[in-house]
Amino acid sequence: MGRVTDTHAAPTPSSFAEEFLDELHFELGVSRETASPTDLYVALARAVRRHLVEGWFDTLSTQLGGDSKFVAYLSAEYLLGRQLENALLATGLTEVARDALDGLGLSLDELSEQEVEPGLGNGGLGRLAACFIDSLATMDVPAVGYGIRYEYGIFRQTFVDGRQVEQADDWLALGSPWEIPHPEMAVTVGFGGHTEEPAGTGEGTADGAPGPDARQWVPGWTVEAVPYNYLVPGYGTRNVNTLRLWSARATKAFNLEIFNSGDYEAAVRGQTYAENISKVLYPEDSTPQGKELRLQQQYFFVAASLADTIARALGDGDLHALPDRVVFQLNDTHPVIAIPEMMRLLVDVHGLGWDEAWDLTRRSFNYTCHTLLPEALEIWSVDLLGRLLPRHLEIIYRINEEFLASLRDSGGNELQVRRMSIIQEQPERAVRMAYLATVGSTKVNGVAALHSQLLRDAVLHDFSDLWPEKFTNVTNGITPRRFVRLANPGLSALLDETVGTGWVKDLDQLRGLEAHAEDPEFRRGFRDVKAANKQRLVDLLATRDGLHLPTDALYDVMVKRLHEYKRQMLKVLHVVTLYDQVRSGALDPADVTPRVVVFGAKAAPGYRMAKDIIALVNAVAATIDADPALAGRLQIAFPANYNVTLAEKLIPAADLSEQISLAGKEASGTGNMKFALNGALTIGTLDGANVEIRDLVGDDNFFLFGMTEPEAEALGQAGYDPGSFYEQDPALKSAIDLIASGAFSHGDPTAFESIVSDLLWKDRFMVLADYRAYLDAQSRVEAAYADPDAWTRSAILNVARSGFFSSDRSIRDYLDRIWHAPAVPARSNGLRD
Ligand code: T68
Repeated sequence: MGRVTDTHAAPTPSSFAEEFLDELHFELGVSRETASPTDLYVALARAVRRHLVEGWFDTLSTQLGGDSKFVAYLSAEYLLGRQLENALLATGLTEVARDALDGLGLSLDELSEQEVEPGLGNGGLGRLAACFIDSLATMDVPAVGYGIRYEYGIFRQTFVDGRQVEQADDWLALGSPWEIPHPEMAVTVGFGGHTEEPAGTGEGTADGAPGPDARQWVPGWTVEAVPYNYLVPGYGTRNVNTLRLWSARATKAFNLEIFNSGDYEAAVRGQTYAENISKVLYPEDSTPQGKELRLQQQYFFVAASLADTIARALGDGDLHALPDRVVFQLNDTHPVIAIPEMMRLLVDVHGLGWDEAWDLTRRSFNYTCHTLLPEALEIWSVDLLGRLLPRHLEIIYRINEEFLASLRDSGGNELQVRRMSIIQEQPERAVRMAYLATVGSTKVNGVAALHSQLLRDAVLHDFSDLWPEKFTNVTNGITPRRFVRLANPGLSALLDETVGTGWVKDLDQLRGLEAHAEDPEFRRGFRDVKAANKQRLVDLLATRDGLHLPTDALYDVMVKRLHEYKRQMLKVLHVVTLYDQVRSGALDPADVTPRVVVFGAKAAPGYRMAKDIIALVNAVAATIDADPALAGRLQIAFPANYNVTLAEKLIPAADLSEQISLAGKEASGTGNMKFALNGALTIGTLDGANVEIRDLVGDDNFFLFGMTEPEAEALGQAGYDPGSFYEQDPALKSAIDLIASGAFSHGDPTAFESIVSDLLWKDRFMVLADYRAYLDAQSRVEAAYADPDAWTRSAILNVARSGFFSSDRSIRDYLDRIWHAPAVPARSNGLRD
């Protein structure tokens, strides 16, 4: 099923070929003969984009014409992945384009390969935002995604001597055919300066007098936020939503002033300073770095987005209607400065009284938390915030004062008041952004059932006691368009044949597969798809990374950001143990289940331990490769630069999905859902959404191991001693000793000393405590894999029972529990006639 288009406008291969050549010749100015592959790709992308624009106009006129409520999704990251194939799928033009290009002697698949994916996110949080805007568009929900158009996205990872080396991701080097810039619609954003008594001539109240609570902010400098629109097509609908990313540009006035003063060099420096704001995505995940530029980025996109939203939602209308016209969703704390910004707009600019403004603000905002790690909770020092956003700091102080007063009024003791204060006093005065978000929002949600429970019980415990009805859960989801329909065409065809095509928009229809799980014919078809996906991956990794891999092996895949809590080290210890046992003669190589262990992971550039672990994985890979005893039995593949594009090839080929974080640390995970939906079995702990995956797919079809969250918590409380696990488990001791001996570092025992001593003396995420349980679970995996029929049955049931993990379901939950924004299908306004 494709897009709903008017028949008279339906393109044919020849009309599409004409549009393509038009773009190539007249927009790019190159001939067919001289065109580079990139030129051809850009012309193709632009030809496809034309077919999104009509639906987009219809969507805008439908949504802006009525009095519908819209969702403003505020996210510092969108990890979009490639756009071309998704746009073709949504417009239903894949085959038309393929035929048109064939006729010109070109290949759609080859041109698609030219696209550099926009990597405007770090990992799960950014990819979630991308899935959500896809679902919102598909479900006809009026929504705008707001974010930052980083000139450099997540770094490109290379390996030099096995160690990670980062390169700049200049994804815009050849331009992006998907964006539509609107420099004429730039919004001015202020920074710095001071506040003063309002002059009384501002916009303020109707009579021009300032409101009772207003202050005047006089910024020290300003920058312009230029909007770039990206079209977000829904699948199987006319609806095309907007992703609006802001790019920083130096203000003309600012430049002119300095130019006129004759200091050319200073003028250019000023320009660079301003434009640095949207220059680069911070490559940290889970642990935010408190950098001034990062706060500038946050305020920059939030201020521009709020101005844009208010204009869009209200025009000249009544501010009191705000909560009925727009609902803001804060994707983690990165956009939380929006709360004081909204207060500033209402109180200082529009002259509302404080209480009224606070009521409107609180009713308009909601906050999603994505972490459980205490060090990942964002704080900004009062010193920095006051310097960069003096008025916002005043507003935050007042919000806090009134909040703490209300706590005291309702009998809160001083200890509790201090614990709940938005301002922390130690080790330095700083604003706790998660607390500000919680106080300033209607709803606060976690991203999986366990995570939401732990938020209520631990991280935000005081707040949930105070406002139990404020807390809710929305389990994450993934878009089946990209992660099944596009990434796994073989499985998609099998699903279409078996349950019909409706699953792409209604993933619960996969339940219909259960009836076929016992059917030998269907199982064979299912196995063939997996085998073909492995072959596709093997071919890709041969050309992309020069890897030589067997297809006839268990594909054991661990792809995600490199972080200690995710425990890539546990996987390494498993592989090292297998190697060690073969080497020592304890295990006959013929008894090793042929296995390819695939890693994909980027480490934050400043995260030493994560980078050491990457080096260790590569070192173990090389050592195993060089050992003939393990040839065809055990191999590690670690392709560099794991990204969305690679994920789309890796996940459909996987047999086993590694989801092995320490229980209570992974908020949800979304890779776990992608694997299950593509027919991999999970080996995992009771963490994040693994809990729900196991509940749904069934205990028999999931390899559970490890401590539960309360058990891990109790072990920590009792004083965890990793050394005792090392001493008591000979296999574990031997594996660690082998790493420490220099066996993977050409005899150099110091190479991985930092990892070894951390494991033995600290092991914050209790790798050693879960080692034995993990190895036992891997033995169960091997036994299960030895029975291909039973394995395939389990894999089919994983697919059949994973419909719940569609991001369409997540969005439905947000709509029902939080947003209350009805769908508004785009009406054709006949513009084309
Ligand atoms: C992830 N968080 C969670 N953070 O770790 C994961 N952080 O469990 C969850 O499934 C996912 O969010 C979606 O809810 C992140 O990805 C970041 O990327 C990040 C980026 C900057 C600063 C802090």
